Amino acid sequence: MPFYITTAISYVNGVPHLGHAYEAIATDVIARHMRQRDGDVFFLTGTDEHGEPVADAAQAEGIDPQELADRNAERFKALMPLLGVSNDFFIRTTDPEHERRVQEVLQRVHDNGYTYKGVYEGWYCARCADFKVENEILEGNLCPIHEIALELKQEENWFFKLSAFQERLEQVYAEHPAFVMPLVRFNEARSFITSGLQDISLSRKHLKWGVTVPWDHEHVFYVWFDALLNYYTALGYARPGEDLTDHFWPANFHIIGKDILKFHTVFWPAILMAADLPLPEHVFVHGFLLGADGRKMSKSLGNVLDPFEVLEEFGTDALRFYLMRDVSFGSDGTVGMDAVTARYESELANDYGNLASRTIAMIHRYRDGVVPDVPTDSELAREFEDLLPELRELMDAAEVSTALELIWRRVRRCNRYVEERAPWRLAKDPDAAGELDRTLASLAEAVRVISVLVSPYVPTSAQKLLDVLGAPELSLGGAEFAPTGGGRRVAVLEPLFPKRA
Ligand code: ME8
Repeated sequence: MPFYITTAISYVNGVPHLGHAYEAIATDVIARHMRQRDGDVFFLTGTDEHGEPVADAAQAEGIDPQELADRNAERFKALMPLLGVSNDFFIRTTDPEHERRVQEVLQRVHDNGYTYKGVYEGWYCARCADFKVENEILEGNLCPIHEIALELKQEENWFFKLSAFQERLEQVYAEHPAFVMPLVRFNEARSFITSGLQDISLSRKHLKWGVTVPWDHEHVFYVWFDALLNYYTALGYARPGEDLTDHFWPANFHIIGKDILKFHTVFWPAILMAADLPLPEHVFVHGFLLGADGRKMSKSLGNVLDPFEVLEEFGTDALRFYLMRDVSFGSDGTVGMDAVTARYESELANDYGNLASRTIAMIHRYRDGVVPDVPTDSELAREFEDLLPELRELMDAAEVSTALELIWRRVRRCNRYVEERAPWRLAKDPDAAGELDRTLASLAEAVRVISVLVSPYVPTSAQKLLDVLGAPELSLGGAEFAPTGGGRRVAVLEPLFPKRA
């Protein structure tokens, strides 16, 4: 089954921060899991390069917007491999193929009669590049996101008839309770719709930095229309010489943060309907990462967790694990270096790393490096019985942190198993040789299954361990707890999560 998943595309008026890394990693975890199901996966990320925020930032630096976009897009693109993110394509909204397709789709919206010219007057936030409707505006005419003063702006614009989709959107929400996840965000989106939709600006006249409106060359498209369409246009040119649109559209998941809910859960489905295109299956809305003090991360507060610092000190897998483990996906969460250290030491090094190194070391010490080919312990196997179907169900709902918790319970269970069985005692008793065989075979199998399941989170360490176990296969089809040890030879394991100086 084709599976198509996307992140939001990042603004190039700034440089990558932990929030971007978080979203890319979470999306990557789902993409990797779906590939393990032998799924035909396409994973898209990229940069959002047009619009006023970018034009303004470039002007402030005295450079051309394209120059700023080129410089920062490169930083976002280079970050992905550092995070272990396995995206299939990186879209830039200044790609000429994207721009052409935006024009094509929005021309269809125009031809279908969902546009008109008018004068827009409203409260505008230049940082959001968005007009705010009455019920969003904070007291004192402040932007609800940036808390900066909104400007009253009047402009001749092309309008998109969002109001024409009131009933159809209500119907989508009535018929597809999993269209937006988690539920609290579904309710938020639905109440935005039921409170009454107003038409929105489709174009800007005084801005040059954007995609030209094909039926009125004095205008460029409002950046959000151009940006949202990336999810659709990318499929047309991501693989040279191929058009993947029919194969992968509609998307299975858009993963986004809570500040851009309205665009993805209200505007986006309406645009697609106006262009006669099918709607994505799910929009998953994650929370915000906050400084360890619970406040928005900001340089002036000194509470910023820098992804590059964590990568340097702990490595890619540790950053990925930390973010997926410490912040419940869908909720806000506080992050800080102390918490990274604590998770690294207590869970990666002690729980998983230790289980792996003890298991491999004992197989070397007591059985010359060969996993005994004897039946595994059915009691331990039972602990894994429901895990795979549970994980599938959770991943189908993008529940990446709950899924990791279920895997971790097994890691802990296996460490208890080592203590209970005490192989070092069995090894001293010649009559217990069979029991020692069974214990080691069961532990090797448990470590293998855990590593397959946890590999989307810590891909490098899990693969290393699977290679050492002589069982490199990642497919979920092979993640059932095997009834026998299998007689494989294991290699030597270097510490997966070394003690830090
Ligand atoms: O919104 N914690 O771009 P962006 C978690 N270009 N997630 C965060 C975050 C934080 N502290 N800060 C940002 C845009 N994000 C648009 C998207 S999509 C067609 C266009 C998330 O660079 C944010 O919620 O401001 C969004 O999903 C993503 O990072 C990109 O944010």
